[in-house]
Amino acid sequence: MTTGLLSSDEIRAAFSAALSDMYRREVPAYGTLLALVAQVNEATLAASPELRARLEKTDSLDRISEERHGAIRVGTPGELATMRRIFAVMGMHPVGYYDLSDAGVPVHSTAFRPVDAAALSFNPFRVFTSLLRLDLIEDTGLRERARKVLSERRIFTDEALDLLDRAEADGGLADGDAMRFVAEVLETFRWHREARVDAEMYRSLHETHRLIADVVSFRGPHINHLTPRTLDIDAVQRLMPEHGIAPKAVIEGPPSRACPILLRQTSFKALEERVLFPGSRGRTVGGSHTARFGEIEQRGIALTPKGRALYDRLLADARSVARPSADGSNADTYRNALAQAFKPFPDDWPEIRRQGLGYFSYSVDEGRIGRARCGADFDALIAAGIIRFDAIVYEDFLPVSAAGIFQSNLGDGSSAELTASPNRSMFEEALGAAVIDEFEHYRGIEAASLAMCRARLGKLELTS
Ligand code: OOG
Ligand code: NI
Repeated sequence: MTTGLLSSDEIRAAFSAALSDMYRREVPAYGTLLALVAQVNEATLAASPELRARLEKTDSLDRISEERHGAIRVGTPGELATMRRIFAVMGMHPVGYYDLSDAGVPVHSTAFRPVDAAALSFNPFRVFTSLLRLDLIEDTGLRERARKVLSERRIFTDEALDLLDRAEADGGLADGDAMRFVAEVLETFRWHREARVDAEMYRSLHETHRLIADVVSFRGPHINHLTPRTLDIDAVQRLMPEHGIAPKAVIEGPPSRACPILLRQTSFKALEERVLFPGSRGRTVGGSHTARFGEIEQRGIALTPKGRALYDRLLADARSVARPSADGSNADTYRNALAQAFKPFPDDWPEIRRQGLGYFSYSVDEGRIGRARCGADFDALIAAGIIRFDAIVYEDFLPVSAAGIFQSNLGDGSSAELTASPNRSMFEEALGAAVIDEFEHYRGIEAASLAMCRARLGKLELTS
């Protein structure tokens, strides 16, 4: 790398801050939510010095208030491939493949995010990015019209594309160029009130699926939400109405627990926004569209395939008792079913570790290292507190939760019947790269931490 270039971490942090500023101006409720989350996080930390110490120790206290994810939905393979190149300049790489056709949403997705520990701790900004699946629109006439409309739009500015080429050629961007790149890329995420299709086409797309209308009708893939991370999602959910925000009825994901696992999320309904459709003789026709909403999340430990299988089974058990209805009428029944179903999932860290359900990062406690006995086995070192283990945070998403978030914003009764048809290779071909396997990635982090412990204790054995 040439010197004088801004790091990809710095470019990502600048972009995340710029996007947050823009979204705060566009959707004022987002600002309210940020303030509420900050207040709850502060109170949670004040009430739990133990949590504060753990976050400090794992170098993740500072990132909490900075932490957020966003989501966009793109329309063509070309748009997705360019998005991948742009995110790469910001140190964000595609992790995981999510098929949402299963849940009646005609998209498949990945999450662009920083992957290594230093980058995550610098700024963990990530973007859930979905590609519309025109192949799932049955009406061939409409499908081809949608394809044509999408093929004619340009969602990136010329300057963004020029700077992207430069970044790739030079291995990064110098200060001024990096800031211009951030400003130009921001244009792609901006909301546009003027639709590119007429009211009649919008209606046909909307009737086929609201999400298709959202992706096809506009000039770009407007950011549809930005989600701050809270340390106590139950508290934020409870306080939202007092701040004039109406959350969806149930929190997606696992129930409330002492040891948080994976991800819990809740959102507030999309805004109804005025839009303008092109009409005859240069006139415009007014209408409305709902796309942008707010969401919060609480993150817990990343689960191993064994832990994830248990999670999936228990969630399915709960949902076989009650499926959360969009109007919230069975929210209590669902919450009870969820709490009941998750009883078999151990709720203390040593047991989660012992059963191999979650990924942990191991480290040597230098203050206690003097107590290490030669030849002590690993579990004995853990029992003696010489080796510490900390939960590795789940940095990804959950398809059932994502579908619940999509659905709650698409409105009641809009859940289309789609046949589940995951097609990862089609997605990767559009992306122009393979997605990183999340499980392998977490396993790698755990293995590296174990190797560090071994190296440290191995030295000790030699010198003692
Ligand atoms: C993305 C929904 C998924 C999440 O947090 O699970 C998501 C979308 O609505 O485009 O952001
Ligand atoms: Ni989200």
